[in-house]
Amino acid sequence: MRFGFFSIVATSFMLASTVLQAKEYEEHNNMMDHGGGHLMDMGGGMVMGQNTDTLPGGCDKIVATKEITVRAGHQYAEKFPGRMFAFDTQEFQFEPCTKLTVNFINDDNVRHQWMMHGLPKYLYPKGMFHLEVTGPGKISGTLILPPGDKTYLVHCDIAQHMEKGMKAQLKVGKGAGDLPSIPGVTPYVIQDSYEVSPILDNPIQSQDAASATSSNTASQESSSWFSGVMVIGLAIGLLVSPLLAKKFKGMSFSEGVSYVFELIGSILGFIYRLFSKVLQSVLSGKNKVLPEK
Ligand SMILES: [Cu+2]
Repeated sequence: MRFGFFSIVATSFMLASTVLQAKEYEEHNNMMDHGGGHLMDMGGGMVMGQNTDTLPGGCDKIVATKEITVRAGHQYAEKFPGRMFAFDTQEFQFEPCTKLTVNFINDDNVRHQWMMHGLPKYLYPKGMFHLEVTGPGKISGTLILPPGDKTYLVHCDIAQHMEKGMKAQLKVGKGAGDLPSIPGVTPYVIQDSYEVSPILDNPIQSQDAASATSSNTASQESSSWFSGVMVIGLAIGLLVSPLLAKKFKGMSFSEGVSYVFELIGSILGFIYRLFSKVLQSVLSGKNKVLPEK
């Protein structure tokens, strides 16, 4: 019984150690200080806008000292449909003039950032506080938050990582509203569509496509019919024109014109007689069927 218990403990320790061995996190804690709050190492770790001691204008003292740990990775996006990357936390809130240390852990095998925007530029280069790790790895940085109520954008600036979900907001004091497209917090600006592909499965669409195809063939047919008529017309014209030329030879212009009108009149008369005959036969047929009132 006791042996069984120990074997379970031993097995669980073995399993735990293999899990821990599976991912080794590089500790970026031996950074080169490049001055101006810019720290870097050769392993893909970077801190920009580090400020541990200069008070922002409007802060009389450091009001509070806080430390947070933020993780970044694709696994944190699983609960947000359509997203691919995320932080493990999407919202932060601190009192103005707080000295904040951020421990940033990247769980992925790619580069991620925890980049905060909108800070006063006289104190933070380009108004940014920026942590970056080529993962898996850990990095830490410190800043002093400015006074006033404001909402700061926090994101990963690697191409498309923010659009794919790695976006958060940090409110100082009461903040100043919410930012759009914060996963699980605010609606996405561009909503994903999960509609079925119209080409394959939408019967209305495919009907439209079919009718479009048939009308296309119809227009092709009509154009070929038209060209056929044109060819016949040209042939007749070529055959008839020498005869007409002969006919017109001895005529003056006005005689020719009157002859052409006569010809047209007789053709129209023929067509009219044909139609009236057809019409009469149709009407007489109808009279036979319809009972008289
Ligand atoms: Cu990223």
